[in-house]
Amino acid sequence: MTFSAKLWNVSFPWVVYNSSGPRCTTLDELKALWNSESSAILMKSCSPLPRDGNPEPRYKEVELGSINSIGLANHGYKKYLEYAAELKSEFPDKPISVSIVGFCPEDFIELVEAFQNDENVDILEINLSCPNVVWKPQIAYDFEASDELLSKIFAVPGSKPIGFKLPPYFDPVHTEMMANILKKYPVNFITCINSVGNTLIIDPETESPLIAPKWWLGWLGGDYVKPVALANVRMFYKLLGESVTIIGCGGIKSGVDVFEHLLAWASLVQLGTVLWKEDVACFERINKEFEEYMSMKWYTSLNQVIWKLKEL
Ligand code: RRO
Repeated sequence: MTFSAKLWNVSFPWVVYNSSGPRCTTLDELKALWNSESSAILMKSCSPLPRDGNPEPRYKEVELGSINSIGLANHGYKKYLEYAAELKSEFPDKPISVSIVGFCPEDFIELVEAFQNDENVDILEINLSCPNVVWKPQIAYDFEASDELLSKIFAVPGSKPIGFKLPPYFDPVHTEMMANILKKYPVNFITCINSVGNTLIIDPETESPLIAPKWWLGWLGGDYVKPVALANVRMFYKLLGESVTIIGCGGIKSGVDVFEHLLAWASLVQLGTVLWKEDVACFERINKEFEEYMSMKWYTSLNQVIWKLKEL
């Protein structure tokens, strides 16, 4: 049995799709996602102008996950408008989501307007947790700036679902501060979490760090971050209730990991590190594992899981 999901008015054939980051920058990569069992196509975070990103090496895999400092390498939002048109004409059935980043509120407004007015884009994910841009703090760690930005974004006319990619919060006081801001606006969804920064991995054999940019500090994904992601999903559900859909992201590499994110109260999930490692074949494997795990537990509906974390 397959399990489909909904994000407001947008239907998803499965609960699993890609996160913005791995293998979603070029048109060929986006087409490969379209031809896979990814439930939607989420594009790499885009900025007003194209960017080369940080110097190499800027991404490395390790046993427990990955570290990156890509630096927002992307083709600029105008290219992603063209890609959305081409993808929609060839493959009309899957939702297309963009991921938006700016360097000032006006950038965000320009991109939100452009994508709200585009007939091919279905969902707007706004990345408030873009790391790796040299010495700019993440917006989502600046509560005043976040509030001001959200007020401007929601003043832009448009009917497409808007959500926010959030960084991990490590102190419940901070989670609550962000939840109180989100509650002031008609936020459709949040994606929890972006990678965990600023981390250093050292290779003892070469006696070097793994990546070059920004004093070798990078952003962690994979097994390392799953408990952090689950905690953020759960805490935001407790604070926001059912009015905001939560998309779980962090450390998902098996069907059981999907199940755990849904128990924590995610309604959809995104894959990051596992997609870098295995390429798009991971979607079919993980969808199958999830379906098998659900049947082993005799569950026939997602509501039997999403609502059912047994609290102690
Ligand atoms: O491009 C990146 O370095 C990057 C981004 Br925009 C992001 O949102 N998360 C991440 O881990 N890397």
